[in-house]
Amino acid sequence: MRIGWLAPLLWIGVVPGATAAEPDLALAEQTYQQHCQQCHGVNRIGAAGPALLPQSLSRIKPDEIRQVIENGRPASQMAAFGAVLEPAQIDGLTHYLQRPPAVEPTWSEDDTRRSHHLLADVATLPDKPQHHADPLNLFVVVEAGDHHVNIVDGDRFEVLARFASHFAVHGGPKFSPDGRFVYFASRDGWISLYDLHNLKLIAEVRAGLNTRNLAVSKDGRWVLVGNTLPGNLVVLDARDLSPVKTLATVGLDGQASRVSAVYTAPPRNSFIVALKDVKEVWELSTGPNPDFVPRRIEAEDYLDDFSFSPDYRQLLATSRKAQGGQVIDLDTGRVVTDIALPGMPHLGSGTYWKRDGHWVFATPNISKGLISVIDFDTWKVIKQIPTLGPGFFLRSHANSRYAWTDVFFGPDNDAIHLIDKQTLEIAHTLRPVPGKTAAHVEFTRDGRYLLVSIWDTDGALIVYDSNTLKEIKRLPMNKPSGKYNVGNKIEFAEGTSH
Ligand code: DHE
Repeated sequence: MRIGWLAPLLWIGVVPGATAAEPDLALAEQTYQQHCQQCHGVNRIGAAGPALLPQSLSRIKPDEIRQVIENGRPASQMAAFGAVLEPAQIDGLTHYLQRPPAVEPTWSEDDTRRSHHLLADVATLPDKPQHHADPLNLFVVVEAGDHHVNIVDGDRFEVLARFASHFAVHGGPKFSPDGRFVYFASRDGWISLYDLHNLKLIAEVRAGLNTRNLAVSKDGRWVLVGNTLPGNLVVLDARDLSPVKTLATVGLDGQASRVSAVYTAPPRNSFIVALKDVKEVWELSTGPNPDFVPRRIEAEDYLDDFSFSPDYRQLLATSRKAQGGQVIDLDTGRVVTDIALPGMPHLGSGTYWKRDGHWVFATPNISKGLISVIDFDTWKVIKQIPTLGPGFFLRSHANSRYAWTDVFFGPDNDAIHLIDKQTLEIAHTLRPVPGKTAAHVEFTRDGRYLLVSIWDTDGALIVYDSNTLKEIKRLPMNKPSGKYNVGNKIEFAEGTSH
């Protein structure tokens, strides 16, 4: 019997924990072993179905967990257990799954090695695109509702290929420098390599039990995976995802840490890593014959997700101590300044552009309805732009007058604001589908069109003309989340995420 594929739901801040009456955990464990273990694995680390650990489920409401156990999940292997289990058993299971397992789950280098499998031999595949679309204007679109990925022609706005992903692909897929290969990370540790010329999966490996994100080196030779469970970094060979090295993320003081985020810094020819539980930033050189021994930069705080300055000399990371952002010079290793920012700025989703000859950086905020705009020369906040509610993403393009941002949370989550990049005022507010969350924008390579997600089971990808703001096309999709334009990504274009 199968139980699997619990839908990821956008519910931030769930504290897994007890309900009023504590169910019998021993009984729930028995129910798990009898009905769930076959698909979700010994010790709940996942098998054919996803991991069912607190880390994997922390963003899913208990009611939703209960509902999926009872009714199953359409278009997946997750069967309905409402007719098999008593309501009390389902409650017990729901409670049990949000608790850490009695035995702490582990994932070793050998486990990673054993999970690695090749699905196609690149050497035997044509090295020219086997489709008629512009390979540098393709979009990779993650369809979160049923865990699929779409490859979309960015000129005709047609789906060229659609394939099942692992459970909950999260964060931006990353590309090889020529744009042929794309790398995905799923929340439960699976890394996939896909060939965009041949529209084929090439290899997969499970690099951890809970993954934060991945980065690809400037030369395209290495993939670095940052994990929260276990807290480590895993270096993979970008050609076939075979494991190269595992580095436990342990601070100089011996404290083990989860990884907050990993990014590539092309001008530095390195990977930069922020750690969640240790006050250090790591830099791993990716020059010729790298040894992947970290250069440790001592930080003044634990750092969360971050962005770089346009020249990659500084990073701007979320820091609780700074009550906002902390700027760190990557050469000297020193803190340049703290930037007080209200709420919870989402610096990793920020973007920059030129205004009056100066680079400015703007960041959304996931707990307050405002966009903070910072001058990169002075590091001063030059404007707080009030929005209709907290937002997640901000996007632009060098050829666009506007930065597009969503209102992800609250009653106005169907609104998208267009911020004039020069006046820093909201110039337009669109409501693509009234009543449905609209979020995450990505431009075509030339910036002429852009794609917006209608983040709903009965959702869509809407194509807009970026000048006339008219809708051009609508592709129905199940909770499309992030979308990524190959050209913009490999050129590290202004306005998009890196
Ligand atoms: Fe994300 C990117 C962290 C919740 C959708 N998110 C990222 C990245 C990080 C991050 C570090 C950059 C990765 C990269 O591109 O390499 N996200 C976090 C969190 O800490 C947070 C707040 C809590 C968590 O549970 O992890 C979080 N993120 C979410 C969601 O709830 C979202 C909306 C739905 C989902 O899929 O989980 C979500 N995050 C995204 C998306 C990106 C992302 C679509 C890629 C943005 C881009 O344009 O590059």
